[in-house]
Amino acid sequence: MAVCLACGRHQIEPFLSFGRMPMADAFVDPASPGEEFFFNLAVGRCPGCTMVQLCERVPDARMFHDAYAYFSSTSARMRDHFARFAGEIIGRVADRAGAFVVEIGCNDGIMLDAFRDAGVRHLGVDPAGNVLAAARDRGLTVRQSFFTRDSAADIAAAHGPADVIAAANVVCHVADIHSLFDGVVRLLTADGLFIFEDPYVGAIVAQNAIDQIYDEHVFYFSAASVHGLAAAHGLELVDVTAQPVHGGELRYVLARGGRHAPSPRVEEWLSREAESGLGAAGTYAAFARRAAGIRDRLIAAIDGAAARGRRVAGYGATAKSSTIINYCGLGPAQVAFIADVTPGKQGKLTPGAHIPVRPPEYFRASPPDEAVLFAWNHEREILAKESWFAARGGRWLTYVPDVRYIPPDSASHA
Ligand code: DWN
Repeated sequence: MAVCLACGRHQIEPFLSFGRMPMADAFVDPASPGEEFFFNLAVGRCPGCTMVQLCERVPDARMFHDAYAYFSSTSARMRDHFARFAGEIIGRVADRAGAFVVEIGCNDGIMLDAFRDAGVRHLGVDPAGNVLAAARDRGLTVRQSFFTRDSAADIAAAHGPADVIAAANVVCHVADIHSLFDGVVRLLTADGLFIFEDPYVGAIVAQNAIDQIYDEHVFYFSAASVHGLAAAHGLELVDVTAQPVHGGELRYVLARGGRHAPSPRVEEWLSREAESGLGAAGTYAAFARRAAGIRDRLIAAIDGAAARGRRVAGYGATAKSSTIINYCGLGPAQVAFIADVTPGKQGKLTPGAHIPVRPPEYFRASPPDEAVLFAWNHEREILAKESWFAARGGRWLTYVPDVRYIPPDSASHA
């Protein structure tokens, strides 16, 4: 059994195993399929610090490389979200001449754009060369590397300390979390802020979002677990706010101990989690039982559609979809293809299940009768974009928070 990556003191107690799974973003090129890498996807909870985390991990270099599949800028709604996030940071540093903002895991520069436009000195750090090239093409200042205690020291030497270090959907991906936090402590100014957001384990549990669990998501944070992690590095959690993206995230603001007065929201989130039993073993045992029910009902819904002679496809070849597709044992016989706007995914096969990925134009030219919304976190945007589909009788099938057809003219996930 693995020892907790966060507190290092207790063995993780596994609560949900998906079995042998491929890497979620390892799309297969049918022209040169190669050998796929599989690992045991299981998630557990630390009985001491309550951190929820993967029990077995894939090496970073296998996941984050020069052919990373995910480009952040594919969603218009996420572009708006990051413009607002950057605006908030710019507001915080507006009174500091020469302020410096570092973004860890900047991907294609979806958030950095706003700093460039506002004339704020910035640096994006990301290990994936292909997404970084897109950021560089947009005139952004970037550096190709993981963010570690060593690379943070190099950044500090080259650029000076950072007033704000930001990260979105990144910190939960980093197994060597202590190296990242050491780097933050090394690079931040005395009054600097470390602001990051990640999928909230409370939302994952409440919404039965089992497909948020995959190789890249090493940690499933709560306010309590981040509070403990921060304290271990002399940092203090000074604010927590909910963000309505990716199925529900929390944004955490950390500062050096005693440098910023904590918002009352911190205590509110900690109390709410304690009262709801978010850290308790029973919460996750119940979640695991619900996961099996969702798997069975999704298989039944797709098989039922086929039995009625209806053709089923998918929408959004998300990293998340790898978990639900492979957990359900689906393949091209059940889901004919998955539409996705990302050019690098189109023409490829999904990891493990080998379902073809096609452009949205194919979905429009050859519409299925039913579409499984694998990008359920982009429901409103996709249903609006493809409103013709329901209008001509197509049905959207979701599995979050449970398996059901989405009624026309309604979108439950923002
Ligand atoms: O943490 C992570 C999140 C933020 O991004 C990474 N580990 C990997 C990735 O996860 P994901 O692939 O599950 O993220 P999304 O944002 O749910 O992926 C959406 C997918 O759907 C993309 O492949 C793009 C596609 N899409 C589309 O085809 N049409 C998205 C929209 C909004 C659309 O209109």
